Amino acid sequence: MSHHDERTFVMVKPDGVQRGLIGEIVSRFEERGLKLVAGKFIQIDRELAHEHYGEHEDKPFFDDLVEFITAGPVFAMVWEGADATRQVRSMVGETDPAESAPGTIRGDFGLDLGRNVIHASDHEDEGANEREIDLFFEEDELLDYERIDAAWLYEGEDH
Ligand code: IDP
Ligand code: MG
Repeated sequence: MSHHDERTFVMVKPDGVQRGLIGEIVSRFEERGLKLVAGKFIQIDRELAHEHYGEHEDKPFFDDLVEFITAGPVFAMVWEGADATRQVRSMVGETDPAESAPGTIRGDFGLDLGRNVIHASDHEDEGANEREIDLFFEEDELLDYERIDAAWLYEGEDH
């Protein structure tokens, strides 16, 4: 794997799906130069919700969070690129949309902490990206291909 091959897990949450934001959100990552390597449109069941959000099990908002994330379809994705996990988190914004800068996804499309449109792996949680990818995708669902513009996205790639 080169340093351009870092992978991160991203998911448009049920509110983002219902509000018609899948295309807008996918576009932002595409335009940034990240490569989509996997995607699936699914409804999360309670078991998967508990696994995915296990770190928050003892929090007062946990039951509402499980209700929310299982309430409708989500669009789960894996994006690949240099420093992908940290770069995607910076595009997502803060956990609370009200604290998120304009230009970020949560800062442009949300107002409420409990309806924050998108999930992305936490770059400060070592290995969270790989763990979450494994939870949502089989190895053979991650596709191996080159973007045709790869040579123009990174300095030093062959033209
Ligand atoms: P993150 O999504 O920015 O990584 P986390 O702290 O990992 O934020 O929390 C996971 C999710 O739990 C948030 O995206 C949000 O949907 C929900 N959440 C976090 N804190 C609160 C809260 O205080 N009230 C309600 N929901 C919360
Ligand atoms: Mg988190």
